[in-house]
Amino acid sequence: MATAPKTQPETSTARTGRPPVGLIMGSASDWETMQHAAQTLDTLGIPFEKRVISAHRTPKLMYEWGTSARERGLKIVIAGAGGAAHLAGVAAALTPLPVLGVPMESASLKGLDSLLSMVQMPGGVPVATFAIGKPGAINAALFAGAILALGDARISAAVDDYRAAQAKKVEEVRLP
Ligand code: RP5
Repeated sequence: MATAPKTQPETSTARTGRPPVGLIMGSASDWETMQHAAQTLDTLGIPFEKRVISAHRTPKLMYEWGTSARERGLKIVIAGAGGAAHLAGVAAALTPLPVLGVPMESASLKGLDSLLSMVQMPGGVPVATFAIGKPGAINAALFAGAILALGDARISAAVDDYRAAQAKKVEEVRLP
């Protein structure tokens, strides 16, 4: 178990009692992939709120959620969407919080459509875009953990533990 640096503050989440991560996705069909982000956040002990919001099908809800994200205590948004994947970009337009985008692997174009529509943001409205599908979902959660770890000793220790466990698993592999 990694020891948390003493100079870092106690967990900010514990202080506020509000989840720091907002996990959103464009459709319930995205959950199969985005559950990996949720599981990874759970592993790191990071509370999050999760919900389906569609930039296209529920634009009013998108607006309300995005414009209230910061005042509700969120610090980071993870947005998964596929096809004409505008969820992350619209979220980034509505909140100054860091937005991490996960492109879904779409049936027709294998996620290249999702990736390009998410990553090609105009200058001034950034979305940090991750790999297509499950690896992207896991890495978005780990990246959220890395950001939060900068100001949270407990999460910092959890990120260190995750890395150590991952390395141990590879080191212990014995090929037939
Ligand atoms: C996007 O359209 C969603 O993010 C999803 O990946 C894709 C298909 O949605 P469904 O038709 O399965 O609801 O908005």
